[in-house]
Amino acid sequence: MGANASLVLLLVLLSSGVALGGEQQVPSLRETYAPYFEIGAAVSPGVLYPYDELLQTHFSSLTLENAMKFVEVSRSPGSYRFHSADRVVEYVREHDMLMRGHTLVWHSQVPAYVFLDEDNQPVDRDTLLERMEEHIGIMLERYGDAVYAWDVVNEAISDEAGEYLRTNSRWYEIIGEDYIAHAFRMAHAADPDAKLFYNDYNAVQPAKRDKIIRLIKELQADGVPIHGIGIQGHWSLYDPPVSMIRQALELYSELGLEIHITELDMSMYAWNSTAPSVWEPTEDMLSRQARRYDEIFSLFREFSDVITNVTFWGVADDHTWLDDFPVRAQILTSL
Ligand code: 9MR
Repeated sequence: MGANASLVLLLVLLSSGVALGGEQQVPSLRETYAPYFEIGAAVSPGVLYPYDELLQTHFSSLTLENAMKFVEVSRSPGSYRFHSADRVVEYVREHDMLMRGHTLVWHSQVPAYVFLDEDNQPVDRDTLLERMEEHIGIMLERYGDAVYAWDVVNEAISDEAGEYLRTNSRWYEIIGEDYIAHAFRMAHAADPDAKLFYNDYNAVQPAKRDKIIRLIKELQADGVPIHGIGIQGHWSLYDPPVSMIRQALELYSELGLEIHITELDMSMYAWNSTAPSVWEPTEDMLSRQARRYDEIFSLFREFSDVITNVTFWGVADDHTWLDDFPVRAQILTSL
């Protein structure tokens, strides 16, 4: 485990005197938070067996970290493979859990063929809209019954000052701004019962938050079916302040939508770190992380009329994408 440790939370949220290393001895997160919201984890099929007990004890909702993304289900035109996603869907059914669907339309992890014609030239708007509709239809037909909430559009807002929507997206470049509204309408047509979410990172930073609110209001004004906001929550010991999270929750809750915290983790590093100061978390880092999680979960509880799911992006400290971000994990070689 590197100092990126993100999910010591299982120990600290419920901590009061519980020794580190005993995930199975602490009270169940899912039961503790059942009066407030679902507790979820992002998984890959490979973690189901090794983490079976942990998953069943602490989580009531699962998200596939990668296996439902476009490039994971389809590598070439007309061919879809579902075995990875199916394994997790089966597990969710077997254990009576909820499942979030991640993600239908994103600028990343889309196979190149989607945007190209037979001559390897960019397709036109109508063709791309048809392909989007086909993909959304295929995913919702297969997983509509299992998945209760979809991240329909992921990370469409720009991080740049003065730019509203992300322009470095093939969806945006080829279809134009209304690709977002189209995606939601297509998802709703494919499965009118599905809860449809817009999901993004840095969603509590004021500048980006205001752009997300603008987008949601525009969609609502146009009668686009949207039911929730996904606040990813890739946070750290340093950022963002709890007061900033509170302000964002206050503003988002005025939109009349559900809120899911979709990708929560708590890096030991600031996001722009280039080198670690330590490879193992110190006691001080762990207790700061514990306090942050405690404050953040107290805040979430205050907003439990709108926050309905809090999902961690990973299962445990030895299974988290933070091992490689922002600093790559140390590779230990035996002598
Ligand atoms: O955790 C995911 C990692 O395994 C993948 O390599 C990566 C590819 O872009 O995506 C990660 O998950 C991202 C999620 O799908 C969207 N929000 C940001 C997440 C972390 O990068």
